[in-house]
Amino acid sequence: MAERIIILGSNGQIGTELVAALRKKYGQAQVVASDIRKPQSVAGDTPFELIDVLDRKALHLLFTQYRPTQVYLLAAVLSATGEQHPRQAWDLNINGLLNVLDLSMEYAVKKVFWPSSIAVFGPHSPKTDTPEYCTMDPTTVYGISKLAGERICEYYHNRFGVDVRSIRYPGIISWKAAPGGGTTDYAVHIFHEALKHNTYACFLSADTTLPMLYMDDAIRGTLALMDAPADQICIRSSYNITGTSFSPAMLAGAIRRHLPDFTITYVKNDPRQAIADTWPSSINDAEARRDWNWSPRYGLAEITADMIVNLKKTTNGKSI
Ligand code: VAH
Repeated sequence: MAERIIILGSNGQIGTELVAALRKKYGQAQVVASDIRKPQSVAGDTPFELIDVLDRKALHLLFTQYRPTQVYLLAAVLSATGEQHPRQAWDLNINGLLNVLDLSMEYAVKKVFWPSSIAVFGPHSPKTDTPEYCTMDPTTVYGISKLAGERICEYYHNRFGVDVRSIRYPGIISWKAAPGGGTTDYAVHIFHEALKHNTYACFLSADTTLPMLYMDDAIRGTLALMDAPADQICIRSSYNITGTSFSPAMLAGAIRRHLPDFTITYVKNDPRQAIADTWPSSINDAEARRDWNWSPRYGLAEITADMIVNLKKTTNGKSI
């Protein structure tokens, strides 16, 4: 049977590239993009639907219309924005997930993808080589909602048999679509500022090391997880994965190998610093490597080169 895929939150940083990857894999007409607002440009023959994942009635109609075989729920409020609007963050991140899981059960959707985040870890989690299972005391509404969401996903799998799969994304770096309201967004903004102004005022301190993942690796890993046979998926909360870990100072050094005169300054007392300080510096992703053969291809040097080459080609450093 042909796949029919709905992506909810397709306008975002990950959603934009997931739509393209899934359309390449399954065909344009098989993948319905959807979001709460129309994207800037919708290619003529590519299905797009306006949808609010909190509007259960509208979501029900969407599932009835398309009877999806797979659903990807990317709509979410991220860490920094979530601290400015905590109730909205909880509502979208949790009730959006519950709506999708209930309808996926009702319509016997074959597979569901839902992203978690390394934001589920907190100040008492191990700081380096953070394992799949450990103390998890997230301090942001975003992290709390993702931790609760992981437990809900595992419950719906064990209790109702929904084949929902999840990845704890680190900070995601990409050049095609802007990140939206995260603490790790500096690692994208820095490239645009470097190409435009040859300098960047960073809102995290020089030594704030965080786990990061290049978008190409994130998409390849997501498709590998979704393609794996169900009996290979041993973790139904969410899998740790990571690409590499670096600090703003390390990233600035890598950029200077391409732009020798690039300078970085550091803005103090940004609220995102307090969030970043509660997150791990590095992640252990042994289970993802064991269960579905995960392994990253982009380290800091490869990420930096690919970002600069592509941003020079596409936007001449204009912000996206
Ligand atoms: C954020 N980019 O900063 C997201 C991500 C690990 C960070 O979840 O909120």
